[in-house]
Amino acid sequence: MSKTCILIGAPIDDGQKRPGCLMGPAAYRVAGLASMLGELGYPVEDRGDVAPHAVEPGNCANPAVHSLDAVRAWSASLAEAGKAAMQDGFPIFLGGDHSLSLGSVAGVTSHAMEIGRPQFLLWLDAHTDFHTPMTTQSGNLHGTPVAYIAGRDGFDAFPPFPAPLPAENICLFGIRSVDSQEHAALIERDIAIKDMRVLDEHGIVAPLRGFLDRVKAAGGMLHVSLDVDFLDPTIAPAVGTTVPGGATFREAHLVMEMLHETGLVTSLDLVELNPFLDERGRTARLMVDLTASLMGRKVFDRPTRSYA
Ligand code: NNH
Ligand code: MN
Ligand code: MN
Ligand code: MN
Repeated sequence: MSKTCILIGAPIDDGQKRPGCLMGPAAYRVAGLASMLGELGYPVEDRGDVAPHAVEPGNCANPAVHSLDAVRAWSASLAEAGKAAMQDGFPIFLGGDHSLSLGSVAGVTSHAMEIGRPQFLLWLDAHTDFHTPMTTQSGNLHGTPVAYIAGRDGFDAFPPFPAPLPAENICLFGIRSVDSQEHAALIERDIAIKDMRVLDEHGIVAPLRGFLDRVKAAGGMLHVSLDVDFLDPTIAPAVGTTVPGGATFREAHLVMEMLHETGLVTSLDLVELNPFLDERGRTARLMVDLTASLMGRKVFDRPTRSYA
């Protein structure tokens, strides 16, 4: 029996400054996400859009940081919704900007911790999102979730991350824009960084398989966080932070197809879609089609291939 897909709307716009990501969940629904999943044979439960929890005001010594309390409020509600959804099925978080992952990954990780399995993270993004609230210069908290998940200092305004992921449980994939503060912190750690230079040279298959083998060997849970800007802007224009030289249409589908074949993925974020910047819905539709590949849509059925 297929797991129930649980849709969690996270219309967050506060982790960056260009309005529009809050329309993301509606765009995914209009683009037919639920009916696509139903056609693939999954029961679907749309839990609607989460509302941010009320939180006590917090503070941050970096004056560049904006919308701190709004992001804290969303994180709290998403961590709770995410943990609950893990008990019932396969959560798909519909963003919303990437700050939602401060909550979604905290929620799924506390579930993994409770059932005694290691949590892994595949971050599909042009950016490493490895700032802390203390190092960010843009002040946009969507640039911070990986640092939070990896247990970096500087997140005093947030609840401690349930069980920070060891460096070897994280893979950043598609990277082509890194700020100097992120770079300095990343070179001290063993986080796998499959940047576009690596992917140009080796293709996507070997680098991805290397990471998936590790997840499988560890019996891990795998959260995939798909930022629209992982994709090349020529195929996915609906994002506030386009960076040229991203994944092509087939590279992105191949990543998703491989992920499906491993059967390792246990939760998913779809983030940074800004429908206000889209061209007749093409980016929203592409994100839904990529999700279809991740969930098992294929042209030909071949025997499932094992990556062990
Ligand atoms: N590193 C930049 C910042 O922190 C850009 C982050 N933007 C993103 N991340 N879209 O995925 O402001
Ligand atoms: Mn806002
Ligand atoms: Mn991102
Ligand atoms: Mn990005």
